[in-house]
Order: sequence, then structure tokens, then C-alpha cells
Amino acid sequence: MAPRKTATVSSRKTAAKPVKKDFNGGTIVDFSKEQDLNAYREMLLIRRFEEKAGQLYGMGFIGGFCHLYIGQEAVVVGMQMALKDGDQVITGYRDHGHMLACGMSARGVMAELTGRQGGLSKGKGGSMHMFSKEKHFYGGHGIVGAQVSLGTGLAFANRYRGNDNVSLAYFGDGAANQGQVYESFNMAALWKLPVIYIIENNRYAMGTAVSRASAQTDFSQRGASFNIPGYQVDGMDVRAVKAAADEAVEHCRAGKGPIILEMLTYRYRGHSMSDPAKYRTKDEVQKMRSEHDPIEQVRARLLEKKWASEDELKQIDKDVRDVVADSADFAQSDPEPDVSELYTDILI
Ligand SMILES: Cc1ncc(C[n+]2csc(CCOP(=O)(O)OP(=O)(O)O)c2C)c(N)n1
Ligand SMILES: [Mg+2]
Repeated sequence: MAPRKTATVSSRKTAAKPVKKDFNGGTIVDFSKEQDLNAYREMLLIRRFEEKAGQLYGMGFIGGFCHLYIGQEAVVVGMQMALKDGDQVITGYRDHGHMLACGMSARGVMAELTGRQGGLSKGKGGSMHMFSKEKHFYGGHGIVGAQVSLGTGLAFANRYRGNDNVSLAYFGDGAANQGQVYESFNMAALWKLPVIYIIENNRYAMGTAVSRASAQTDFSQRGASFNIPGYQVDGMDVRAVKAAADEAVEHCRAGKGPIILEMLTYRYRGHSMSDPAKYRTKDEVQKMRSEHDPIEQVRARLLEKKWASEDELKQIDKDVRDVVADSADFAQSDPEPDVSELYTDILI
């Protein structure tokens, strides 16, 4: 077995020197002021959006399933910072953050949650099923693990067409135990497909802890028998994610085939909207929130380096809240799809 490569990576391209060990033993490359401010705003948008979605759900405006991404924001934001236009993203059902990070409109996502015609799937897909060809976002999938094969297919298409796009397939620690994941790994490695497999290890699959369901709990090693390299990354630190993403993207664009990034992350809220949460203690959640919160880390850095004042950070929060409030207003006032739409946009 290839030795596990540790996280995070002093990027070969940037001259910045590693400044601190992360909690997994990797090294961290500092962000510039612009990068920290950008990451702060992007992560805050996801956090505030998800808080509002939770409220609308409680008020009965959103039906069905709704899986919030609160706590995991650094993963998509850090990955996205390493991409170029044309790179593709696909994920499972915990997908609102991925869509916002891809630049899909808050209005379009929120209105899809409330089932309105201005939603990204015209109100017919809901929380788990939204797409944007324009933003190269391929869903939003409710079948656990399905997006891994589809994401591998996207990479196959890129290879076949001879372009240099990379596709990112996000999936959870639970999804990592699905059979089709390994069929995909095999083909991706065999044909050297440009795909980054991002395993968002938030420690639980619904109510099942990783240690109760997985024989190999180091998910970065899940590609070992296909010779797919894997890294474990501090998924609570956006700088660590970005550094790992840079390496992974470079690896794929250089034609070296697939790569796995295991993001060590944590979800603060329940699995979906009704979750008795008997599988973990409140202390565990509180400890992650107070010691590793991805947004608080950036906020503290911005203040400490005097890159932003409290007032400036408040203004960013206000701007973000305005975008989210606007999306919520739209999602409540926009009409539902017309009955004539019942049989459109479906494959029969
Ligand atoms: C094929 C399939 N099996 C089971 C389910 C039910 N299910 C929905 S979410 C989930 C757990 C997945 O956990 P994980 O991959 O860790 O993702 P997370 O919810 O933590 O983001 C299961 C078993 C499903 N949707 N699809
Ligand atoms: Mg999980």
C-alpha cells in the first residue's frame, strides 16, 4: 500500500511558506487578504442561506427532505477557489452550499426549495435535485453514491473531447461504502480520468458513526488498490482545502488520473430536518463549533491581521443577509409551477 500522504501541502506554485500545523498534522499555507475576505463572504453566504432555509422549513414553506450544510462550508469554498471556468461539480443531496459556491443564484436555489417556478429546476426538483449547465453544476442527487459514477462519466467526457476540464465528485463517508464507487474508481484509474473524488467525512451517515459502518476509516486510502493517491485534509480550514485542491487540480490537468481528497469535516445540524441526534452528544457538537468553526477561524484571522475591522465584518454580514432575505422573499412570493408543467422536462 502506498504510504498515506499527509494533508495539506505547501503548494508548489505559491512561494508562501507553511505557517502552522493543522489538527491532522499537515501544514497550512496562509491566504492573502483578498483570499481570506473572499472565503469569509462565501462561507457566510452558505451559513446564512442554510439558517434561513431551516427557518422556512420550520414555517412550512419547504416540504420533503432538506439537508443543511452548516459546519462544512470550508470544503466547497476552498475547492471552488482552485477551479477555472469549465470545471464541473457534482454532489449528493446536501447540495445547497455547492450550488452557491458554484455561483448559482440564491434566489434560484431558495425558490427551488419552496417549489416555485423561478427555482433552478422550475420548482419540480426540490432540495436534492437542481442543476445548472451554465455553472457546470450537475446536481444534486438523492441516490447515495450515484453522483460518483456520474462524476466519473463527466471526466470520461472531458477526456474523450480532449479538453482540460476537471470534474469534482463530492460524496459522504456513508456513500463511500457503496459498490458503484469502486467500479468508478477502477475505470477512472484505468483510463486516467481527470476526476477529483472529494469524500466529505462528517463522521456520520445519517445516525451511524463512521467507526460502526466502515472497516477502513481512513477514507483517503479507499483508492489504494487502484493506485489512486489520497490525501487527508483539514476540511474545517479553508486554507488547507484550497492548498489540497490546488495540488489535486494540477494532478488531474497533468493527465495523471484521479485523486482522492478526504475532507475531515463536521455537520452541526441533524442529518435532515427531523433528527433526534441520539448518536452524538451536544458536547461533541459544541466542541467542534467552538474550536474548529471554519468561519470563525477566518474571522479571527481577519481581525488579528487588521485586514478588516468589526464594522467591516458586520457590513459583510449585512450584505450577505440582504442577499438571503431577498432570496427568501422571492421564494415565498414567486408562483408555483403551472399545472401545464406537470408533464414537461421529464423523460418518458
Ligand atoms: C442508495 C441509497 N441508499 C440509502 C439511502 C438513504 N440515505 C440517505 S442519506 C444516507 C446516509 C449517507 O451518509 P453520508 O454519505 O455520510 O452523507 P452525509 O449525509 O453525511 O452528508 C442514507 C443511507 C439513499 N438515499 N440512497
Ligand atoms: Mg456523512
